[in-house]
Amino acid sequence: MIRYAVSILVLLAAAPAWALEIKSQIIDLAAQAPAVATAGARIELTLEDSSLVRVTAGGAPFAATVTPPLPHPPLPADALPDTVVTPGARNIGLAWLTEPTRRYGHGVLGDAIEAGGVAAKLADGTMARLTLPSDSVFEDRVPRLADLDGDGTDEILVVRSFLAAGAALSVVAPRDGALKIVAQADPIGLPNRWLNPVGAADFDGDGRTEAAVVITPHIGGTLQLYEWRGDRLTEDLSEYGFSNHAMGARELGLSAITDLNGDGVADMVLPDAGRSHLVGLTFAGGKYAELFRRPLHGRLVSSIGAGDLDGDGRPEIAYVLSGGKLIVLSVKR
Ligand SMILES: [Ca+2]
Ligand SMILES: [Ca+2]
Ligand SMILES: [Ca+2]
Ligand SMILES: [Ca+2]
Repeated sequence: MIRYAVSILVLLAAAPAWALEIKSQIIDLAAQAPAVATAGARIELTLEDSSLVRVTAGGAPFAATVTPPLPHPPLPADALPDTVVTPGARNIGLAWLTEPTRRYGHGVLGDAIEAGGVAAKLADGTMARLTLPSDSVFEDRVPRLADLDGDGTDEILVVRSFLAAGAALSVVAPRDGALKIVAQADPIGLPNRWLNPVGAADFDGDGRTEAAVVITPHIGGTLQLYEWRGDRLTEDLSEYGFSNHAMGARELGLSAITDLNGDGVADMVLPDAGRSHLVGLTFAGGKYAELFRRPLHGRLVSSIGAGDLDGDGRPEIAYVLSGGKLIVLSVKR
């Protein structure tokens, strides 16, 4: 009877009730046919050399094409050289980082040149700008557009680093013909301590949007959710043990937001603190839960993307490992 009970326990441990069933396909990018334009769902990933990988349905069951880096489009005058120019569809048409400066010698994003400002072309065609005081820089490459307060207009999420106190997530919005910092989290508290955003969504299902970041991704990071209240980003739920950036890399997109388990609440996919495993996780109902944890079996060399490629209502997750191996995970149930 005791032996019987023990074997039942082992079976339960091998297949936890919460585990999602996931199928994986490995695609050798070097063996892929030249690019064919296809309609339908796709996941786009960027590689370290700025090549674009497009993953689509078709093939067995997924296929990929690699497009070499496009010539850099002309950047607006005074843009940060490696800024992403983010397009928007609401009140902000384009946003980019500006005023390159060397006044913060941290250099975790590939060089020691950070941004001293941010600019946006608004939907009405006018320009709006913000210049930081000399106590801080935007230690970032990507102005991320999100409607954090649900009023139908986008805000810009960007990482501001104080020379004396390290990084803080900031919310920037158009106000009176300029861009203004309308809310900000507390900085980490020490210089040369950074954080990397994941993005914004209603991660706990309470009807309010949270912004998610990984604080100190290089030294063992905490996934922190923030809510916007007044002029503050206040700490909400958090969980230790993640990394969404490799020291010195330009790629900031080592994370994806998608509804993994089909409960209608946005979940996240992130590497663990050592970037040796990929973790699917949720904060639904205000409680952290792991939905899957899988070994990566290699070094991530692309962003992580998610989307429903085959139209079965559950997401695919894609990323590239060193050696040109594209992995496509399909969440089945
Ligand atoms: Ca808004
Ligand atoms: Ca929420
Ligand atoms: Ca979910
Ligand atoms: Ca799918």
